[in-house]
Amino acid sequence: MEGRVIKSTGSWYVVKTESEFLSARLKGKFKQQDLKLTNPIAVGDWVTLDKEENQETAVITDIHPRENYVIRKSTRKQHFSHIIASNLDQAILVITMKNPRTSLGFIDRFLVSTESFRLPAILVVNKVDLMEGEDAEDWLLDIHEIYEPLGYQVVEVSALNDKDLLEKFKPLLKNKSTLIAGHSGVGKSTLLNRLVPNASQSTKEISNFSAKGVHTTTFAELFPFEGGGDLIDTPGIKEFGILDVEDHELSHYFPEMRKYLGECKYNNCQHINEPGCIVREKVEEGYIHPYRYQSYVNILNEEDSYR
Ligand SMILES: Nc1nc2c(ncn2[C@@H]2O[C@H](COP(=O)(O)OP(=O)(O)OP(=O)(O)O)[C@@H](O)[C@H]2O)c(=O)[nH]1
Ligand SMILES: [Mg+2]
Ligand SMILES: [Zn+2]
Repeated sequence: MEGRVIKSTGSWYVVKTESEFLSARLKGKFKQQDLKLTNPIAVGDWVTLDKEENQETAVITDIHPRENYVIRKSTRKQHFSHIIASNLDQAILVITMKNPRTSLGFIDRFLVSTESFRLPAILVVNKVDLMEGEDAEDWLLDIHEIYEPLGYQVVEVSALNDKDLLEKFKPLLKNKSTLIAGHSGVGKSTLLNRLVPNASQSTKEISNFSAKGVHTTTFAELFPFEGGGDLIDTPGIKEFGILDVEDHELSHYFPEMRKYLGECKYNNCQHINEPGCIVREKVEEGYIHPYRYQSYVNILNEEDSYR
């Protein structure tokens, strides 16, 4: 029988088959697409499994090839990666202007990784109820002006207060597997609980929230979305791995630079200070946003080990 992994808690997995949910274990070792992984099976994986004699638990005997996946570097094991989720159709990045503040640099890193995983991304600005004044207006305007022309949809919400949340999201989520990502505390689980009423993911009280490094959600988990599709709640991320992206490829993952590729004088141009660089020219002419170009330079300058 076949099913999809919806939750992983150490060595047990919850697998949803056509007719039921089963607790399953892994049998044997699987060869993993040349990746060094800390988790052999991830939320979102399609697997083959057999029921055990007790009929209540099952054994996973095979993992189907992953259509795609998002990974981050393992925090515990050097040179290892951790698959956050697999077989996705799109990713939502939840961002907030305050409590906590999401930086543009973080958004750009995220978008580079989703581009490299070939995942469409949507930016959901949450906690708009907390946004007042000129600063907030400017910040919001920047977000719209920078990202919408690149093809990333920007949706403003208050996961806590919006009455029409489900209506707003239905057309975006229908029949898709959607990863929900973002810093700890931006409201991913709050949003998910509103969209999937029986999910009851725990969320954190605002008053306790300032404690840094404490995540309320600790495992990725997949929830069926009514009307088709799935939502995957994830623990707050500091960063996604931009793995396997070489310096000379980085501009491929900036859609506004991608369209000029091949036009620079040197075909190995990294768009820093080479003569005849069209990308630089487009930045100066205002066709490429200076913040985005700055993010490009920052990522390029990072140590490979940090990436
Ligand atoms: N004012 C306001 N607060 C919100 C909103 N959405 C979420 N919050 C609050 O923000 C805090 C964090 O929300 P969570 O849903 O736990 O955040 P999370 O992104 O799941 O965090 P991790 O699981 O740690 O990654 C909670 O206190 C929520 O009540 C909103 O739209 N407005
Ligand atoms: Mg959470
Ligand atoms: Zn160039």
